[in-house]
Amino acid sequence: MEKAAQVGIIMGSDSDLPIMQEAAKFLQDLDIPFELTIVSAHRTPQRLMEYASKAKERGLQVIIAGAGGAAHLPGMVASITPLPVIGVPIKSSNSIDGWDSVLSILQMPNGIPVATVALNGAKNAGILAASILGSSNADILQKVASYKAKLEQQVLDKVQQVKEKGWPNSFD
Ligand code: RP5
Repeated sequence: MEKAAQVGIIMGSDSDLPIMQEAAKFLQDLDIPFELTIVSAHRTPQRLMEYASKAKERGLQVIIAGAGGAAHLPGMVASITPLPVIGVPIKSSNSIDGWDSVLSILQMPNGIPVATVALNGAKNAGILAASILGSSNADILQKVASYKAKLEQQVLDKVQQVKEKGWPNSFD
């Protein structure tokens, strides 16, 4: 039987999927059950209302919401659910330059926060969702720690490679 989703990944359009699948891939790699679907704040407002109001009772613990342009999806979801919402601003076909997406998600009114990642930063949204789950799940926290240790090692390997090319380094 499929494990119940802990993270809900939603996006305003299928055109957001090439970006949003980076969040899904990260969760997949860590074996964290998630679901992924389209919910549009403007084109399917009733679906948004239903998704956000049922998210907690369906067992979700974190929601990742991506949208571009007049990106109201993450903020509207956050206004309905008590769950943490991570917003992914997307540079979409209706974006001027991406700032519109960033500011639409970032500049929430007091009381209704959305944890906003960088433009097109869906992978970081996946990592943040895992960290949130990890704060009450030692197994997941360990996986996030291992991922970060791997990143550190990659940089240290590159330090070595740069050094071997003969660049002066009196630090290490
Ligand atoms: C937003 O409008 C979506 O999240 C997407 O980023 C953007 C463009 O949507 P499509 O016109 O490609 O469906 O609501």
